[in-house]
Amino acid sequence: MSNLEGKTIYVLGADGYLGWPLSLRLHEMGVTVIRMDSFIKRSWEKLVGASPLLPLPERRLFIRALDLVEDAGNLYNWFDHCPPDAVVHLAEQPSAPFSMLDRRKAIETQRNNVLGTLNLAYAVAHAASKHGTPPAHIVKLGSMGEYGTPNIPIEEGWLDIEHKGFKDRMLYPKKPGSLYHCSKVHDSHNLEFLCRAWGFRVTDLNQGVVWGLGTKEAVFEDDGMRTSFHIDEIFGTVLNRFVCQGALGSPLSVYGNGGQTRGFIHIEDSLRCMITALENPAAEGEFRVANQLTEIASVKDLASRVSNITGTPINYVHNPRVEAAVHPYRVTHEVLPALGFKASQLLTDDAIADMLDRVSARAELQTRRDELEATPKVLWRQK
Ligand code: USQ
Repeated sequence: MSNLEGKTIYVLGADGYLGWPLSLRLHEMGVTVIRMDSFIKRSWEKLVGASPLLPLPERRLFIRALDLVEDAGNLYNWFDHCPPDAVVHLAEQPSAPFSMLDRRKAIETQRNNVLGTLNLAYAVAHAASKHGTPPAHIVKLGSMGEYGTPNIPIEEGWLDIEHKGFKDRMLYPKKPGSLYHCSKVHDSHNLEFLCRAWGFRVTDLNQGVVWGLGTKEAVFEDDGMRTSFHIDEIFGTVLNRFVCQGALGSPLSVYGNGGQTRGFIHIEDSLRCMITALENPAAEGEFRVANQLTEIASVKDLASRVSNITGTPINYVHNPRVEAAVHPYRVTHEVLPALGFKASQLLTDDAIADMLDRVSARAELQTRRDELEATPKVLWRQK
């Protein structure tokens, strides 16, 4: 039995790819789950002409509409009446390409992410003072892309440094890979400061690239329960795109030479990591960082694996992003395993084949061929 039973946990961003299944899982575990979302991602999708592969139902009956940036006062009211034990903060603009589209989208990304996180922080502080309790544990989704690809091993949030004869433990220096990733870095710095200043309890989960169709509660084939599965250039992640390209027999769109290497994690394990963090809250004043990934692969490796199964060719296209093609990628990820997390779903050929079967069974995939074969349009460099 989980120690979360009977606790009150807010899931902010509960309409999203991770938020929806997480909220279902927590509910099944006996948690009082309060789901909130501004539903703005659905508007962003319309703005850029993107849509999930399969339609999603309207979820306003199950999720409270709350905009963290515009309507923070409402969150104060909720916390007054229903004090949180923990808040999982997933209510962020999640796409690097979206943030690089133009000035407005860059500002929208940073406004939504940085200001929303600050509003949440103030609401948590207000609730703690009103109820005379320690601050609620904030579990915040960060990104492995905050670190970028430095030439030194990537530690778990902190770096012990010695400089000119002095020693300190500092936040690991960040080299974010997009204005979206920059927004996450800003959040991390703000929250780390509030741990020192206000005794906040924060777990910052630096997550790798997530893949997968859904979870046992949010089943891909279930029209009412599925989560948002994107394959477009803006919101789709790389393996999910390759699988759909492979299923259609369309060339796999490797950006550059595919040497760029990333951490990966299945959506089921992403949920398990967040639950592990919730079950083992950070202490008062602790800014705990965990690198949330289960395996490491290059983009070229991923494409080869899908290509070997499907026989689809790989198309090495001009990389629209600014990212290193050759780089070391030695990442420490010990915090979550030390708390009991074990990976349940690795990137095996069987897992890829299962995804291929399930997406191939959907007629909707046929309508996405042009999109999956298009040259990438979002360029990192200014023209
Ligand atoms: N890539 C291709 N071909 C494609 C799409 C992507 O080669 O068709 C490459 C990209 O150049 C990049 C890598 O695949 O090197 C990953 O790209 P992605 O679009 O799957 O993921 P990314 O933009 O990095 O962002 C995703 C999530 C984001 C999360 C991040 C974790 O959208 O929310 O923070 O993964 S990480 O990549 O570790 O920063």
